[in-house]
Amino acid sequence: GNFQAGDAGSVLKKLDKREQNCFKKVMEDILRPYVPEYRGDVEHMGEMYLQLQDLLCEFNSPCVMDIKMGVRTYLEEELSKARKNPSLRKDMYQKMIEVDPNAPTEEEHQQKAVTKPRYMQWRDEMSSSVNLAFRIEGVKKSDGASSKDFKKTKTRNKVKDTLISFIGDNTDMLTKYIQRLRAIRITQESSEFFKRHEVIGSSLLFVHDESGNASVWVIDFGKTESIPSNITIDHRSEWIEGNHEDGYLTGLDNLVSILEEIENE
Ligand code: 4IP
Ligand code: ADP
Ligand code: MN
Repeated sequence: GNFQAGDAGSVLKKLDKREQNCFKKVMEDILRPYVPEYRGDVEHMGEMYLQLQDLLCEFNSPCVMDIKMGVRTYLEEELSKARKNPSLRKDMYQKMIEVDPNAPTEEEHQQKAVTKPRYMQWRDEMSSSVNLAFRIEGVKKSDGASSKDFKKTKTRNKVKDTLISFIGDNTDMLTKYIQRLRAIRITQESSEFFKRHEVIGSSLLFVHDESGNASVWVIDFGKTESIPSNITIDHRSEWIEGNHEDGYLTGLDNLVSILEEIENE
């Protein structure tokens, strides 16, 4: 994987220039309190890593949920790349038929391969990304049992059930999550970093434990790109190829609204 254990209190994530750049900028932005602290780069077994605050270290046997934000999970450049030079992905064809053997077209079945944007668009459509602008990627329970079986969790009700089962019946924790998400939203709405970046494939990481400690952080800037300086985005407008919109805040609005609905039941 991309991660290595770091010194106490840190994790090491394989260094990617684009992500490193983002962490450097976010450390100077009002978003800083909501992301893992970036503690510079280190070499480990001949590879370079970002040293990041370990978000789990203040929890005892934490429950963790990764929610991927946005209406799409691929950069606009992936589309232009695939148009110029469509490379066929056998691994993505395999992942596709494991979920739905009928998803590929005749031609894709013959090639036993699909292009990356085709796979990514299908994933976004099958899950809740397209209709809710976020999707549940994975959940890890306090006993270590983890599930990534949310590829077809698409409807608002299915998503809601998954959130309910993750949080359990602890209303204090639910309130903490909602307050933290509201703080993240209001910060992102005025963040300079957010105004100037297309934020793709980034997650909100939910963490809680038995003691009732609960919080959320913004993680994963591996596909967060600065946008051309002549345009701005609001993360809520509809995405039309070329406008760089990502639907991040639409997703956050929907997520908060579902959690509020749970709180009021
Ligand atoms: C994965 O598909 C995710 O979409 C990855 O995105 C993506 O990585 C992978 O593309 C793709 O195979 P599944 O989740 O359905 O397995 P993320 O890293 O945001 O989870 P990148 O970052 O490269 O787009 P490939 O090309 O790395 O395989
Ligand atoms: P990738 O780019 O490989 O998808 P992410 O940054 O999304 O990597 O992280 C993958 C998973 O690793 C997250 O879902 C989370 O469980 C864990 N993780 C990431 N960053 C941290 C962190 N700073 N502290 C603790 N766990 C983390
Ligand atoms: Mn990721």
